[in-house]
Amino acid sequence: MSTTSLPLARLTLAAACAAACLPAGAVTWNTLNGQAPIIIGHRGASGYVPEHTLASYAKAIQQGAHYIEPDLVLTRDGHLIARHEPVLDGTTDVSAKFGADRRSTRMVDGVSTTAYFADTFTLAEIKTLRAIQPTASRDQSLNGLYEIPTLDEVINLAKTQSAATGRTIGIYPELKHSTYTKQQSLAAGRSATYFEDTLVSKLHAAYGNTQNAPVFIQSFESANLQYLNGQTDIKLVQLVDANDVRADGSMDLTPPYDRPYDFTVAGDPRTFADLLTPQGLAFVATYADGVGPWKPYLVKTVDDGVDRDGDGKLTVKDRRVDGSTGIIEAAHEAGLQVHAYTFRNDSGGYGFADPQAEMEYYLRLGVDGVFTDFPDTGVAALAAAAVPEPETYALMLGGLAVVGWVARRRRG
Ligand SMILES: [Ca+2]
Ligand SMILES: [Ca+2]
Repeated sequence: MSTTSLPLARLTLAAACAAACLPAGAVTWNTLNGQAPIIIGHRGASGYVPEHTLASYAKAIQQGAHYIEPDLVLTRDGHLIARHEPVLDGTTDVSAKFGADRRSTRMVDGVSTTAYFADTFTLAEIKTLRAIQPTASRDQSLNGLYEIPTLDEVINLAKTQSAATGRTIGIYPELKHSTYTKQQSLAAGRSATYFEDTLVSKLHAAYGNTQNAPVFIQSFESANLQYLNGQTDIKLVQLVDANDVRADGSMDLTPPYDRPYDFTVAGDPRTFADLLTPQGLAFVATYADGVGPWKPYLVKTVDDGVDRDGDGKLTVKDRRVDGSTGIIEAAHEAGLQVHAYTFRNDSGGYGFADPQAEMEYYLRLGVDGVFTDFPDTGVAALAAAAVPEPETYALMLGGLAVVGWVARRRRG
């Protein structure tokens, strides 16, 4: 770049910004549609209240989340309930209320699992359970208080709270393990797509069949979303997982976190990472409205052995932040929104000691939404990211000066 083109470029940018950014005075978001990103209460406000309870979702709403996120599994009698997995052991008191004879061994995504499975309990039995906080370092004082909610109850909460607060509270349901659920549905004499069809019918009844519904349906599988694309105009999001992130910032795709499980069953060799190449994003765009990648796909961080936060230990927080991997920009190029997961105050802050600063970084880069267990931190990050940074502010002032100078010359 020559020494004269830089100031010219900056002046042009500043003038454009002065026209476009003022008088609103707000930051220009790098999101797909230019609107402010959304804060998604991951499993509610699960950093504070046992996950997937009405109390957890209500806390998220109270903290300012735009969307609440129920993960969905099926009961034996075909109800959709909010749990992170078909296994009830970790997040409820099921083992205190039902004998070991109610456990069974099943294959979930190719992994043999012995546990209390939601699809072997009726809704009436599930309603006798109470939620517990599965993360030992989080508040355990609310254990035993809250029921396991149905999808109907979650929709009702979102609608009631939308009316009470005057804000639109969206829902972001996730179809968990569709391949597993399909097997259970067929074994119970239901259709192969009972899970997806029941979700869509409830959403259409509550919100209508429209892409403008305050709803995103998400899944780590792909065939179920492709099927849903033919059933509904409600927005769909392809989640993108990985097993881990390596020291050099590259993704570790060890099974079963290597690809959508329906790809594994179908012999489709494409990995999760393949879905985020320009070709993969073009494929996803044929059936979905967005992608929901694990955050290390979006921002490269490297373990270079430097104790950046100076606590004498090397953790993921110390990693060097190398910036965007280009996937946010490529997804936007493909017309897809990007919702990154999961932001937590108490773990997984790759490259960031401060969880709010971490979310601010992603929001400024241009993600269209963030999943967080701590919606209050997400809301604070959104407010902070909405304030122009000093350099941007200086450019805007510079733009004003240019506009004023041009205006004076014209008048002169
Ligand atoms: Ca989820
Ligand atoms: Ca450290």
